[in-house]
Amino acid sequence: MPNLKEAAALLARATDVTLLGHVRPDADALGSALALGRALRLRGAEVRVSVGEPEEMPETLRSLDVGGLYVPASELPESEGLLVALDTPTPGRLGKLAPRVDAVRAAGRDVLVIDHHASNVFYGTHHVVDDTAEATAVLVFALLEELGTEIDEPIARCLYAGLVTDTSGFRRARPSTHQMAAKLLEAGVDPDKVVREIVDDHPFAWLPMLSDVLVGARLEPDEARGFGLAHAVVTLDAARSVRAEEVEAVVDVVRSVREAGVAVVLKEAAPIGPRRRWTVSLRSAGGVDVSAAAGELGGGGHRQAAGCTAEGTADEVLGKIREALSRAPLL
Ligand SMILES: [Mn+2]
Repeated sequence: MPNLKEAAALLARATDVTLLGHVRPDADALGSALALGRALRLRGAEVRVSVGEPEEMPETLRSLDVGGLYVPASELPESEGLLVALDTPTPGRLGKLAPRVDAVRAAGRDVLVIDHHASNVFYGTHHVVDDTAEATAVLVFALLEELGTEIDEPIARCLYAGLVTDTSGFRRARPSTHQMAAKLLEAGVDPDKVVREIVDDHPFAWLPMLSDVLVGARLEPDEARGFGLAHAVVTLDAARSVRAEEVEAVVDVVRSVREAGVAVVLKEAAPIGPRRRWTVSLRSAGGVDVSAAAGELGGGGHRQAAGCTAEGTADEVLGKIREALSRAPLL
């Protein structure tokens, strides 16, 4: 693995560390940051974890922050020491915290980038970037082993959260994935509790919301290079009674459709201009590279799970996605 020793030495020397995940963080981004943050705190470093948005940590991930390391972006002090960016392929994905990267580098201090996105642009001074890793949590685990850190239950829980979600519940897993999971369970992780809290737990209001949204779902069997496209649209109105977590979970229902190799969910974002804005989730069952399609629209991600933002009516955005998918490489 590239630069693991050098990165571990950098972390071992650090006395003040700011760890950042990407905007609207998932369990891998926040879990990885909180796991590494806790390990460094236990070594005596001053540590804080943050993301560009939202201000508050997503409700489903709060149980991961046992040590209270999370600081809202608006309250994050100017960094005095090492900056670590996790699960974040470009500075832009840090949102309003992106300028910190240049500021820290301009001050002659180090920026360590830990990531598993193929689209990573290597914007740090040090990099642990491996696009064959199933999750950023895998790379953090390797770093902690290199550091000789004892993996306690809160650290293990954070890493397990990233591992189980980024592999879609171990659907994309190698023997080494399960070997890592075994070590995390030995450290005391309750796998049922973690998955229930982070993946399965939804308020009842999710059911009528799903009903609203799925009645408009469509199957287009000839699209996505013949693998089939299933799509659904979540308007602000449909989402008004639920959290972002419930909106994000819609794509997991849509991607279960047998006749569609690609699932797409359009999620309406709060308006900032006259045109409607959407964030788009794309999932592939393994036939088509959806990160290429998302990339054409200015987004990115992984070959089987990607996202982008777009403006226009839902039909206009779906049209652009159909076109991008018709050009997407086969896997
Ligand atoms: Mn990840």
